[in-house]
Amino acid sequence: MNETAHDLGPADDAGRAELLEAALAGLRARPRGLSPKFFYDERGSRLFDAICEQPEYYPTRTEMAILETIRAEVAELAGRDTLLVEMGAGAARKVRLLLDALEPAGYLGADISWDFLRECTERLAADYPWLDVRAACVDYSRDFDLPLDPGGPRPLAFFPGSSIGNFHPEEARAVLARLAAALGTGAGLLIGVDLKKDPAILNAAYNDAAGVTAAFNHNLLLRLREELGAELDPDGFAHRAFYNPDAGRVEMHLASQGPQRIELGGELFEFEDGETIHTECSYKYTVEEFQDLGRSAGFAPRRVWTDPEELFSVHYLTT
Ligand code: AVI
Repeated sequence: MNETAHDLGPADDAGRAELLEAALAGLRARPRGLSPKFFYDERGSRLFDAICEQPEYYPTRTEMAILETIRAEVAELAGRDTLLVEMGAGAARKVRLLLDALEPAGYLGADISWDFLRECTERLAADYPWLDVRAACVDYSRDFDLPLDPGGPRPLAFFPGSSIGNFHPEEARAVLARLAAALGTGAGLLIGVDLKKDPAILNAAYNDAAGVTAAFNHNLLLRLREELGAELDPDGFAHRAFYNPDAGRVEMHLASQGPQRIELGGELFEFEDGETIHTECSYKYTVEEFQDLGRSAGFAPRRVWTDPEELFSVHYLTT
């Protein structure tokens, strides 16, 4: 893998300080909550990978099937001499579906989980020796920059997995607007967005029988204990996930089983029976709702594809 100025991970201490500050603020708040971005340490990223393999979790395999069907068309829309920029690269697996069809001039993986990203991009570089592979540690919930060469290949951002759904709609608009600004004019965006559907399908997807999503949710508590020295009982909290139709989102919570305490950073947090820490929102959109969101962030919707059951959508937009 080529080294660039952006091949720098976050300092561990800074990461820990950020987690501590967010955890204290989230535990003091009512209702209590923590940002889902803290799920993705190395163990969390691996658990998320395992979620994607669960039979109930339809988004990954459905998006992969759509991508397989549309990749030649995407290559035509994107044209030659592109730089494929994968947002939230993680396992960098879906992008392999596109690489052969697109034959891009380069690949830039951008993800918050630095160690995992590095491992994945190193593997990608080994498997595609002709490809110029780079990695950038990016937290796109904040202002960010991408190491793009002015006058270089035209960027095509690839934002799979409906990760945009983990932001509240106003934040999602801001993320897309920042992405549009970072990409510059004339760039493309290929983005996977989970669709609104029968709540029974959604509830099953976030409550897999093997308990992998529950372990993913509990990983937040393990991080507080292992990285911040919190005193808590992870088994004292139960995984709760359900579709909230009024808000158009799946919510994940950690619900206190009986009264208990968490001690963190010299503060004591008392939980009543059933009180929850809200750990994630996963918004679902109709095609039209997402196109409106894209427009409001500076993107022009060009094309959209869904699977035959209309579980998932993939949008192509341009700046
Ligand atoms: C990454 N993100 C799109 C996943 C989702 O479906 O919202 C995270 C996830 N949470 C529970 N299962 C999967």
